[in-house]
Amino acid sequence: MRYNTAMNESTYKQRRDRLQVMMRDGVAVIGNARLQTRSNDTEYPYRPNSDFYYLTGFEEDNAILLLSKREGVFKTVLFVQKKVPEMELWTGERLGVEAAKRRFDVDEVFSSDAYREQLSTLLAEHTLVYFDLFSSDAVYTTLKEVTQEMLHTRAITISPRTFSDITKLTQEMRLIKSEAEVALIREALAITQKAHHHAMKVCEEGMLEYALQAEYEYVFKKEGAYSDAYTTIIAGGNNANTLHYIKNDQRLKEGDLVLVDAGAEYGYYASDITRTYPVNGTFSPAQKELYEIVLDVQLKIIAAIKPNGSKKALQALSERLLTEGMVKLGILEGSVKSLMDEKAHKQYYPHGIGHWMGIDVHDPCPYSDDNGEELLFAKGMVLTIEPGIYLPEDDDNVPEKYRGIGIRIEDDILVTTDGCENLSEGIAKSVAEVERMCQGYGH
Ligand SMILES: [Mn+2]
Repeated sequence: MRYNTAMNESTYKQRRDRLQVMMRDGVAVIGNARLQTRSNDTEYPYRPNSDFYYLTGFEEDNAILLLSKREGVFKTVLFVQKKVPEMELWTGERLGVEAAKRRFDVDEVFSSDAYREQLSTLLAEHTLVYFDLFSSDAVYTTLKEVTQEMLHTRAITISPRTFSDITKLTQEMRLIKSEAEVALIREALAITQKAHHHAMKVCEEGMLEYALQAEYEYVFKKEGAYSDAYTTIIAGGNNANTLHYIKNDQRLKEGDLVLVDAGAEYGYYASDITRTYPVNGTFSPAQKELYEIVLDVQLKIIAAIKPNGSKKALQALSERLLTEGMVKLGILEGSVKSLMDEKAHKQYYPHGIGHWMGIDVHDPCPYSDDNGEELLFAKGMVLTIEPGIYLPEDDDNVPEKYRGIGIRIEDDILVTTDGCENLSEGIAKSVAEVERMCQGYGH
């Protein structure tokens, strides 16, 4: 796949160098993902392991990266699938060892077949092995077997006895995004914007949820995104009260809202956007009242994001503001303080205000340091902001007109030098904009 990206081999080389600086003396083993079986002999579309891709930009199955460090000397070895014309006839062209030597600025390239043999050589005299927990089982099994063999060989006196999780270091590196990474997120969002606006226009009563899902996937692919960043949630009416509803097999009903959580992936960078809109193009008064509460909270939270800010503080603020809103609408009764002390609001706002986003939609970057202290916002971090209110249809404590409504509004935010930028600002969000889009005037 070719993406419009400023990242190249020197970008990936710099990342590997940085990781080697962060490592203690030892060997890091990072395997790419393997193809996953869907059923019998069919497979899911391939998606590389995020850390492996972050460090190599390489998209081929069955590749492994070894990084070693000893007394300030770095060594990098890459294993790639060898070229086998009769296999490539079926599964497509492979880069092969010779071309990989030209493409990658690494010390050595071997065929993946040589992994076991080379691993014993590379592990010799090392006591520490870093392992990527998201490598394939095959990479791990071989590592385990080679290490066991070394332990059982009496002539070998020094062999790996300490195993450490390399994702601790890669996840720290992935927290701050470069301009080139943000550019890919922007491209993913430009495509996601087109998809949401198109879907708002074509959405109508009686449509199957997965048919609306198809409209999103159609625009993603047509506009150059190979894949979605995660399985799209299309939740009509009360289905929105199931937070990760992905069955998407019911019909959209007249008078209901539809909650859509959908984002394209571009160049392996995610976007993650939720919009909730009326199936018939116009919010009912009750839907509008609830929507305005969630939107008002979302805008206030985004406005509060700046360097040295805290996600925990945003969480607390979102819980207080949503509780105030639910009291105002008579969904919760009592003082805001006592309701929050009792966590009464959690029933209708049970999730977090947002999460890191990057190569993974839920980027697994740290939220706190080694002492458990929260990491504060810094320039280059990207996070989602996604408050919501979920009111099940069978909850008698909720005023009848609000029952069966679930609303979430989610944008993707970049922390900047002096505040933040809403990267998804162009996606219709106010009641007026959403209705205009749904009624087909936004195009
Ligand atoms: Mn999200």
